[in-house]
Amino acid sequence: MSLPAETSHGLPGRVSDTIVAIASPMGRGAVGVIRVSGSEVPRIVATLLATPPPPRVAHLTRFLADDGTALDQGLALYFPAPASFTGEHILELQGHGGVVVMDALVRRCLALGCRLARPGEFSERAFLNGKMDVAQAEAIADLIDAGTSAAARAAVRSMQGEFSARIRHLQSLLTELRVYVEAAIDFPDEEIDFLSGSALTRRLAQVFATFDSISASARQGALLREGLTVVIAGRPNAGKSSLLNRLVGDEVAIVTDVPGTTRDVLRQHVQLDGLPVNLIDTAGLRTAVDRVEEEGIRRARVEIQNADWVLYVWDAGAADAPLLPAELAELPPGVPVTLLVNKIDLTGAAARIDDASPMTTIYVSASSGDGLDLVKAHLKRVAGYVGAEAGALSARRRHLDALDRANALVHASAETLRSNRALELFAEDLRLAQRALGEITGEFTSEDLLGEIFGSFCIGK
Ligand SMILES: Nc1nc2c(ncn2[C@@H]2O[C@H](COP(=O)(O)OP(=O)(O)OP(=O)(O)O)[C@@H](O)[C@H]2O)c(=O)[nH]1
Ligand SMILES: [Mg+2]
Repeated sequence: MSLPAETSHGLPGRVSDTIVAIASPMGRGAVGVIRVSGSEVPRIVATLLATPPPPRVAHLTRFLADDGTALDQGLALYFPAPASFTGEHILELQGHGGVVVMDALVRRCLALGCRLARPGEFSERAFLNGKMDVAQAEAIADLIDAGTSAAARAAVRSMQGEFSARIRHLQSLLTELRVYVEAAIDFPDEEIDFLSGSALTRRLAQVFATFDSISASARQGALLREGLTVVIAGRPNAGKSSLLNRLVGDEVAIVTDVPGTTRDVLRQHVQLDGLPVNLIDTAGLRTAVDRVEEEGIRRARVEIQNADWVLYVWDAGAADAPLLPAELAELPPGVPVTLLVNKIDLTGAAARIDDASPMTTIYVSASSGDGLDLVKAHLKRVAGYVGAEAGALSARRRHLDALDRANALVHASAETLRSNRALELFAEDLRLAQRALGEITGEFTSEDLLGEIFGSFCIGK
C-alpha cells in the first residue's frame, strides 16, 4: 500500500541508521528474538553469522563474537529491503532466551554499528516506508494488549487494514462529492440544478450512512479495548458493596450494617457478554465522621468525576426520599447517572426498569439478586454494545474523535448549503473533513502525535 504524496507530518521518508532490540519478553525463555533493521544489516549479516543465510529462509547458524567464537547458535532470518516488516533490510535472530545471551547479542550488534531502538521504532519505520498506516500500527499494539478474545479479533481486523479501507472508502465518497460541488462552482449556470436535484441528497445520504456504520464498528472496538468504567456511588449503607459483590459474583468487598464500611476505592473487572466493565465501589457519600472517611469520600468524588457511567444506589426504605433529588443534583454535571433503588426485598416492590427522564431508575435487590439482569442489560445498552461478534474494528478514542469531527463538519456544512448556497464553503468543509479522516491513517497527523502514538508501543515492535 502506498501513502499519498501529500503528508503533513514532515518526518523524513527514509531513515538510514540501523536499530536493534530484543523483540521477545525480558527474562528466561526457550527462544529469544532479536530484531535488527537498517542499512547496515548486510554488513552485520556478513560479520555476525558464521554462514550467510539465504533471503527469507530459516537458516541455522552460529552467532559470532568479535574473536570468532560462538555467542550462541540459532536461526537467522534475513529479509532484504524492501520486502520486510519495516521496508528496510531486517535480520532476525532466534537464539536461546536467556538474559545474558540476549544481552551479549545486542552488545555485539551495538559494536557492529547499531543503536538501540526506541519504543515502537520498527513500526514507525514501517509506517514511514509505506508498509502500513498508523491505524494498522495501532491495531498491532492493540492485538498485543488485547484482554479478551473479542478485542483480539477486532484488532486483527483493523491490523489487516479493514478499518483503514473503510476510512479510505469514506474519503473517496467525500472526494466524489467535492468533484461534484467544484463542477457546480465552475459551471454556475447549472448550480440551481445541482442544489435542487436529488443527486446531492442521494450522495449526502450515502456519506452519512457510511459515517454511521464506520462509527458504530469503531465504537464497538473502542469499547472492547477500553471497556466501560462504572462507579457505584451513594449514601453509606445503601448497599453499594453488596451490589458490587453481586455483579462480580464473589464476596470481594466487606459488607456490614455499619454506615461507612467502605473507605478505599475498590476496583473489579467484569465482563458482560464480552463487554469489559471496570466496576468501582466507593465510600458512602455523607459528611465524614473522621479523617479516614473524609479521604475515602474525596477519592469517591474523583472516581465519580472520571466515570463513564454512575450507578447511584438508594435505599428503598430510606425515610427521607424527598432529599434524593438534591443529592443527585450534587453529582458532577456531564457524568451520566442511573438510579438504582435497592433493597426492594424489604419494600415488596417488583424488580423493574423505569426509563423515564431525567434518569433511568432500576428497582433491584442486591440481597436476592432481583433486577441485576436489568442492570447488566442496561449497561450494555447505554454503552452501545451489540455483542462480541458484531464485526467490531479495533479503534481508539482519537479515531472516534476524528470521525465525529469529520461527520459534524459535513452535517453542519450541508445545512448551511441548503440555506445560503455557499458552494465554496461547502467544498472547503469537505476538504477539512477529509483531513480529519486522514488523521486516523496518519496521512495528516502531526509529528508530535505520531511520536506519542509510536512512543507508547513496546520496544522491539
Ligand atoms: N434487605 C437488604 N439488605 C441489603 C441489601 N443490600 C444491602 N443490604 C444490607 O445493607 C447493609 C449495607 O450494605 P453495604 O453493601 O455494606 O452498603 P454500602 O453502600 O457499601 O455501605 P458503605 O460501605 O458503608 O457506604 C448491609 O447490612 C447489607 O446486608 C438488599 O438488597 N436488601
Ligand atoms: Mg460499602
